[in-house]
Amino acid sequence: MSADSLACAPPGGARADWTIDQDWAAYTAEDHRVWITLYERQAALLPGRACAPFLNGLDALDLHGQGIPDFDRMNERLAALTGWRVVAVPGLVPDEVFFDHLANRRFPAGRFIRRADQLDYLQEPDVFHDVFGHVPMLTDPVFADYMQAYGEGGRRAMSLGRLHNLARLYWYTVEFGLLDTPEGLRIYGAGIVSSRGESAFSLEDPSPNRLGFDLMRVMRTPYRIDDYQQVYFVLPSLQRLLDDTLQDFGPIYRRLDGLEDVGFADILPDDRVITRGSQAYASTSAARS
Ligand code: HBI
Ligand code: FE
Repeated sequence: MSADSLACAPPGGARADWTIDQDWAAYTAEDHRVWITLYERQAALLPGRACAPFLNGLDALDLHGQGIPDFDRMNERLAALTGWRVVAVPGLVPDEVFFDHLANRRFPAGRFIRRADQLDYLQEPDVFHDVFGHVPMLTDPVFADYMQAYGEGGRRAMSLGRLHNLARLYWYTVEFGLLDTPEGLRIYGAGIVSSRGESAFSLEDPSPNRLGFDLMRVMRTPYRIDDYQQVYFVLPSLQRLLDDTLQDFGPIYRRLDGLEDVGFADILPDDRVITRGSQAYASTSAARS
């Protein structure tokens, strides 16, 4: 179910802005065990793979695997750092609701957690994807500013009928972005950092393309929601993402009018190529599906 296919009325029990109480006491021992299992898997993988702002965020929020965090307690630390707060929602919320929360420094996190037999993939973001994946980066002041700017831009994009282009920017940065650092490429995207398989694949597998980040290029590039990405975009710095997002997108949307989308695996002549991927994984997984 895509977010914009949801009716605009919140589900039963949710407030008008689609938020619900986390009701932390209602989580079961099994729920906390699933969180701890997922956390310990990722904690073993991420040193040397996740970027410093992410790892620092885990420390700053004391997100160290004691079970599903209590949002009220986590928000005291998070709000003191960058003014962001996490609010519980039942699952995906309509785009305009999502953007409004981001524009007000509220990050909507699914309250539910996946079952023990769904550890490796689930369709809808749960509390592990949203809180472990997304929230540590919100402790970084530059990324915190970017996420608010994205929310403000989202409402404008909807009014201009350009949501699909902006959703690609979100996908290739917030969900699946890589960052170049003096120590090498590092992960900052929540979809990667919360995934056991993709944490290694995105950095080390010869299959995907890895290209220098370019705003227009990203907004011309569709994305996969069903498998590992075939292309990752690499930022030179988080500041670059914020600077690019703070500009007026009007002229950018007008330039997009005359440009075709780019295929998942295509490399254009003026792409900054970091890895020219073999696409071996994509061709085998296509055979598998
Ligand atoms: N809702 N809860 C939630 N979490 C998301 O990440 C989310 C959403 N609704 C819409 C959405 N993401 C995407 O369409 C964004 O690109 C807007
Ligand atoms: Fe996400």
